[in-house]
Amino acid sequence: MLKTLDFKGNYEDIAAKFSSRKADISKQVSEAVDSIIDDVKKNGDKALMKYCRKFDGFMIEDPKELIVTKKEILEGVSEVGKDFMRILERTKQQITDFHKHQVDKSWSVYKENGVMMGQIVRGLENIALYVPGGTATYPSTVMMNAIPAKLAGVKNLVIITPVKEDGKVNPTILAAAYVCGIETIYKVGGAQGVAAVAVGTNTIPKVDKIVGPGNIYVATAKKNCYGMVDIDMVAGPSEILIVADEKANPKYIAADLMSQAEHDKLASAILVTTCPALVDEVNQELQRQMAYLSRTEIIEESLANYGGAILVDSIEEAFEVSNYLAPEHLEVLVENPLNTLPLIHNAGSIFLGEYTPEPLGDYMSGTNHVLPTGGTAKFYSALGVYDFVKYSSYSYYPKQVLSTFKDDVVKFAKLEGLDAHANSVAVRFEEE
Ligand code: HSO
Ligand code: ZN
Repeated sequence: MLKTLDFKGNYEDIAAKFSSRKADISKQVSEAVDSIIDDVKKNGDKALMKYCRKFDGFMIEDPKELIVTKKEILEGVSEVGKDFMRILERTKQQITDFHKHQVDKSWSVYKENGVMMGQIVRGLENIALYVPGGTATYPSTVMMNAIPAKLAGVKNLVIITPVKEDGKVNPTILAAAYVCGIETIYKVGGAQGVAAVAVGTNTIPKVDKIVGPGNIYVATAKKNCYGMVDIDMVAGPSEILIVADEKANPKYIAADLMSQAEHDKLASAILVTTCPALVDEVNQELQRQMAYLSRTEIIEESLANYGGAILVDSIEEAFEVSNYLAPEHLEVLVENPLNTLPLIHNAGSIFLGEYTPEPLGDYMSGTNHVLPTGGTAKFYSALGVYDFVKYSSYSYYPKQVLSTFKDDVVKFAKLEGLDAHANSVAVRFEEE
């Protein structure tokens, strides 16, 4: 059941609840993580082998066993079967078709006076993608990270992932890695996995950036290693906000709300509508469809805690609410959905019309599913090619052009009290 939320009287409370759904990093967790990082720094592979045994129950005799072999990858490919490989290839094509437009070009300008300047774009060289073990192991997430990284020109893209006692990596992950052209996978997860790629060991080289989701230990390790390496944003629980008018289909609304509610007990699913009767119809549909779904306990809990319906007087007001909450996923189920784009200011990813359900975007529409959550779509963007590049600017000035700037730069530097700066320019024009 969706409870009706009175947004008008309570918008700050509703927004605060919406954005507070992340687990707080406790001092205890942070300290435990720091001691693991220190251990990996000091003892390298030895520490990794110890933690593999302790946390994953996987016994290794030699650090080389931390590396997934080519044979294991190929076994994963044959295990998932031809049809799933076809789906992965199709997904790759779709994600590539969207993300290739994000590839930024280097540029340069030449002025008539001989000055030249520009900006070079280069892919980061070394990236580690964290892939969680357990139930939240999503091959789709491997693709959402790997494909933009490859398009950016990343040279070395590796996966780190925890394994169970049998030492095996989930075959769907191996298959997704194969399709994305990732050849290096390390059997190391948790804070120790993050530490390994942040500092480097004999077996595992240090990287420049760590991306990908993980539990609280992984998220804390990424945060605590930030500075030694770059990291991506720490994504919170999933959320969906649906803006619907009186013509929207309650069956689809209920289905789509539950698609995100099933991710996590902390997930949020909110309907914003101009039509009170629609809320009743959606509630009936929730009941009806719940009867044949399996993750109902999670769905019921997330809907009860973080779900709801907000009634508004107009579609314009619906988007004001949506902009205020800045949802990860925004579905627009109104007449002429394309016309509403100018009204949308804050949303991670926008799904327009009744045949663009959010789960299409989780897998195969082509857009990225790594998105800002908890209201951070006000200032963060979807993961993209731009997260895997860096920019270097350059300039070239001939002597005669520098001479026209000499006096002003000297004065500017003196104003800042930096006479060595002033001198650097002035010496170039001293008479020999
Ligand atoms: N909806 C999730 C991504 C995902 N869904 C992966 C299914 N698999 C991100 O919010
Ligand atoms: Zn999803």
